[in-house]
Amino acid sequence: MEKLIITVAGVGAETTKEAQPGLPVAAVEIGADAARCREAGAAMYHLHVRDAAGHPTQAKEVFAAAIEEIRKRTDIIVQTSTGGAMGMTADERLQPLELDPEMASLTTGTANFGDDVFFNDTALMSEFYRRMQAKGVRPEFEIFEAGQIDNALKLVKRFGPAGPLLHWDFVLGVPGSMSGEPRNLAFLVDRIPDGSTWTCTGIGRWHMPVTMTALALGGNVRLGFEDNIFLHKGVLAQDNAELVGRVARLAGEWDRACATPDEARRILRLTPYDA
Ligand code: KMH
Ligand code: ZN
Repeated sequence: MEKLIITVAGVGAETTKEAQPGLPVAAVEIGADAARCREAGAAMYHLHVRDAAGHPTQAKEVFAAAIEEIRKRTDIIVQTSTGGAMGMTADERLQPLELDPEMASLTTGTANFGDDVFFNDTALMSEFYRRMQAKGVRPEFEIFEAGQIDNALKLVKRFGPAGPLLHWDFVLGVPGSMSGEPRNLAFLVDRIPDGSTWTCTGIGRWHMPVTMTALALGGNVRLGFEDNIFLHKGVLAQDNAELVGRVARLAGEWDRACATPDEARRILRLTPYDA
């Protein structure tokens, strides 16, 4: 079994400092958070950014400032979000791709997202995919519902590959979309082509059930304040690194070590493709 790739979704678009005082918002806070998470066992950082007022933004300059602070401190893989926040236009959401990140998220279908709708129609996802492909940015397909796997495979068939392998993130437990029951994750993993790599995200109370199922299935794990702010029921995590440390410890109990960023690049075949 390959080493465990832990991805940290440390910021997100929806979590507030009021709800989680440890949320990194300023560029220096994000840089320091990424470095602490790397020390605790993380290999990748799924990045959202905020403006000076703490509101989500996809502005290129704000992403650039955060990436600069991350890069000063750590070699962690940076995966920029193209999901952004509810209500943003496609052009807004695409901005961080101009910075040539190693990876970017790509949701391949519209999904219910709490009381909102996370809009990703065929034209939008095709445009996002082709932009990533043209720039050599590896997509992470973010899957909230089973049919989104089929949509992603249709993109690959229609436009050709966007890298040497397909990488997936199953996001389970968003209110209104697929829940984090073990059988749901097992079903989704069974649906992706051989040779794919995958991680998964349990939202809120689904964090630990999804994590433990992923470890049992030999997959990878995403966590962090975008997805879940608690260490235990009613007990906030101090910082993202505390959540990373717990999963690293649990995996270690099963003799599965955490991948360093460079080991993750090899597993995901990022370096040869980008070299
Ligand atoms: N903030 C959500 C609406 C992504 O980063 O690609 C979408 C999201 C997905 O976070
Ligand atoms: Zn995100």
